[in-house]
Parts: sequence; structure tokens; C-alpha cells
Amino acid sequence: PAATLPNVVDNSPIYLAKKNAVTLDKTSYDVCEDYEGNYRFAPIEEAQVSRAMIKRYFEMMYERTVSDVVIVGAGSAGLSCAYHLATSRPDLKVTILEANVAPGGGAWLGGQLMTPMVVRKPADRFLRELGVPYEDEGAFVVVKHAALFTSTIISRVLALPNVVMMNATAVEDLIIRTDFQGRQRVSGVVTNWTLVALNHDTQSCMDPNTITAPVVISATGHDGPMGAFSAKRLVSAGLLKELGNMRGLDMNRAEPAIVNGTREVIPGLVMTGMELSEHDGSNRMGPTFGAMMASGIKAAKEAIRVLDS
Ligand code: AHZ
Repeated sequence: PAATLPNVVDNSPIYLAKKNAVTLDKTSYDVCEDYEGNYRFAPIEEAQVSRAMIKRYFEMMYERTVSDVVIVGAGSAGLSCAYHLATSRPDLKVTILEANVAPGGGAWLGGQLMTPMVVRKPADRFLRELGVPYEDEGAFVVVKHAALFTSTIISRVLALPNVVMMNATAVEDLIIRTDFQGRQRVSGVVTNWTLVALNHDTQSCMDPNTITAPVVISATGHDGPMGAFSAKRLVSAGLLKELGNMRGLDMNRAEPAIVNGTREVIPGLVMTGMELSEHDGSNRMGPTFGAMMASGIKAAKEAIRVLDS
């Protein structure tokens, strides 16, 4: 059957008068569900596509201007944290901010551009919870492709109704307030489109935006172009004397140090994943991801403790 012409609500009389002159032949609007041969799409106006995105994105942004928990960074630690937090507390508005266009951080590969991902026990529990298959090697398990873990957890996290993720959005600063006891407390984040954040030196007057939240979880990874963001900001804000700086690789020391060190580092700010190695001066573990999962889960529990206290 011939579909009706799309109905873009628009109060411009000029647009309405000219509309029929620019729309396609009505016969091409027949919807065909047969994937073989004469496949045709349902009719659409370009303005509908723009409005479908703009309406949802900006309504989401408006609503999440006040969130319960903001997670900064969607690498393996941030995503594990988001999954545990949002599934165990469906009442919380969990907002993930990721500076990159693609979420996932360093977890698309296992190490040195090789695809298998090693996860030390007992973090294999989390893979079973997600339904990610692996080969058991005794002390550790191997997922055949790191992207299988990362794509699964991204899809699980994004399917949760209380989670939103804004990609290509960088946290440029922290909101730091003084509480009634005179303590400095992180109370939210200062954001900008990453492409804007990267161009502050070349343009002027590109002020940022804010999201307030009683708990911010920082999962920005070890130092790099954007990494260890909150740890470095705590130093420049005078809330941390100096960076511990990530030490050399030692798998046996590094993984427990990261998981056991996962905590609220200053009021309102929980830190997880490899960012902690810069904050605390602990070792790196290289290409083994169990600590990122376990640290993310611990950060989620810590955020709940802070919220409930
Ligand atoms: O884009 C970053 C990445 O996706 C994002 N990020 C960093 N700064 C940000 C900012 N605003 C928003 N200011 C920001 N997003 O944070 C994510 C960090 O992910 P990651 O994979 O780099 O860190 P992780 O701690 O989740 O996992 C670390 C994995 C590593 S590194 C390592 C080693 O070097 O030895 N070993 C492991 C397992």
C-alpha cells in the first residue's frame, strides 16, 4: 500500500507551499519489506531525521544536567562500573561521559594490537555474568577477541533504562564545592564537546557546560592525552599533594593494588581502573583485564555506599 507522505510539523508557510514541489514521486513511497529485489524504504523528510535526534539528545542532556552518578570514561573499568551500578540500583540516574567518539578505551584489543583478552581469576565471574565465552587456562581465562567483551558490555550497559552515555564529550574540570564542614567536595563535572575541548588554544570564548551529581566516578585511565584527568586535576586544585605516578609493570602486584585501592579518594570522587595507578603510584599490569572489571564493580559499590551514607 502507498504510504502517506511524512508529516513534518512546521509553521513556515513558505516551507509548506514549496514542500510538494520538492518531494519525490509518491509512487516511490511504497514500503517493500522484501529484502530481495525491489527494496524500498518508508518515506521520510530530512527534517524528521534531524528532529528525531535533536529532540532525544537534548531532552536527555536537559534531564541529566542533574544526575545521581557521573562516570567519566567508558573503558573496561568505567563500563564494568556502569553495568554493576545500574543493574544493582535501577533507581539511580547513571550518566557516562566518554571523550572519544568510540566508547571502550583500550579494551578493543588484548595487548600489542593482538585480539585475545586475558582475564585473571576470579574476575572470570564477571564474564559469566555477562555471558561472554572464554577458554579456561587454569589461573586465567582468555576471551577469543577483546571486542567480544567490550561490545557485549557496551550493549548491556546501553540497554539499561537508567543509563545514558554521551560520547565525544570530555570532562574538562570538576565542580568542587566547600561543604558545611568546610571540606572540599566534588559535586559534579564540567563538560564540553571533545572537539571543542581540544581547541581551547586556537579559539576563544568556548565556555563549557556542567552536570551536577553527588558522586563522580573517575575512570579515565593512566596518563595520556586525556588520561588520569581527575588525578591530575586534584593536584592542580591543591587537593592532592602530588601524583603517585604509575610504576613499572608487575602483574602480581598491580592487579590487587588497583582493586584494593579503589575508593572515594576525596569526598564525592570515587576513582577506578588505571587512573588509580597515577594517583597512588601503583604498578601497571599490562594486558590483563580482570582488575579493571573488579575495580569497576568495587567503584560501583563504593558509589552506593557514599550515596547511602
Ligand atoms: O577516552 C578515554 C577512555 O575511553 C576516557 N577519558 C579519558 N579522559 C577523559 C575525560 N573525559 C571523558 N577527561 C575521558 N572521558 O576514559 C577512558 C579510559 O579507558 P582506558 O581503557 O584507558 O582505562 P581503564 O582504566 O578503563 O583500562 C585500562 C586498561 C589497561 S592499561 C594497562 C597498562 O597500561 O598496563 N593495562 C590495562 C588492563
